[in-house]
Amino acid sequence: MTTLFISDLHLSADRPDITDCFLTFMKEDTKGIDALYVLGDLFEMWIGDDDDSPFHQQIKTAFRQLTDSGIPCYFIHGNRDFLVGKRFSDETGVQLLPEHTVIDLYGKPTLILHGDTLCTLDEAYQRYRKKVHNRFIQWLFFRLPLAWRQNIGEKLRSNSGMANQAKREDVMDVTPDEVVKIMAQFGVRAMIHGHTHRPAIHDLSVENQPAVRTVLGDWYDHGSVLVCNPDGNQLETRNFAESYRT
Ligand code: OKV
Ligand code: MN
Repeated sequence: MTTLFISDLHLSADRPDITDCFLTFMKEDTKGIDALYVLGDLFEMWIGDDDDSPFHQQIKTAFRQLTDSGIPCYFIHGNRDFLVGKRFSDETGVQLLPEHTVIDLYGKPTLILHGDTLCTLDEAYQRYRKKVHNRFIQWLFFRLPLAWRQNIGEKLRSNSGMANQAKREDVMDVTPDEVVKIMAQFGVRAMIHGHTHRPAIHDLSVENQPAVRTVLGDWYDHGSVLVCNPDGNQLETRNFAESYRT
């Protein structure tokens, strides 16, 4: 009995080391598991499900093989891949979950989320988030041809203002009071999220009861996996292939 959680892989065609590690993980680590949860930022960028590059097809095939083998796979949007949609879900069999979802993790109600919404001190990011999550703005964005959307994505990513936001995203942590507030709101004593790239298992107190917040790691220089079973949870790493090491 095992459930796996990953996030913040930031997969892109320019990082074959990460892609390889992920594809190996999908083959080796998922054998016989109960479920795989991807808690956002699977992709470095996502400007629509119609971006059907060989790279994206390779990733989608890995999910399709997993779900076809009968293993349920779930996805929560990150701040980079929030446009992953129904077509991706239909092609891969991966089920899209709401941004806050409470699951029963071996008897323990556990709130899972990407984690960017917990970083309330980053006001510039939260303003940007509100805009790009707006349904009408997304409707307009999707009316643009794929090549234009790709261009806008590249521009936003190289633009100095957004680059600063991307940097701050790395240095800014969650707001502790917000964590407690959200856990109380959802009535849970366990939370799992990614986004901050600071893997750890934190003990805290929510409404005078012991609680645990687990933070997933990123895949920048090695893979990172949360392995859960009825006896407990463990953060583990996976090495990139020898051939990529310097
Ligand atoms: C994702 C981030 C780029 C951070 C744009 C409307 C608008 C969606 C979009 C374009 C960008 C996602 C979809 C990307 C995340 C960046 C730069 C920094 C901090 C519009 C709806 F406004 F242009 F109409 N986007 N892409 N960043 O390239 O994947 O999260 S992205
Ligand atoms: Mn993120």
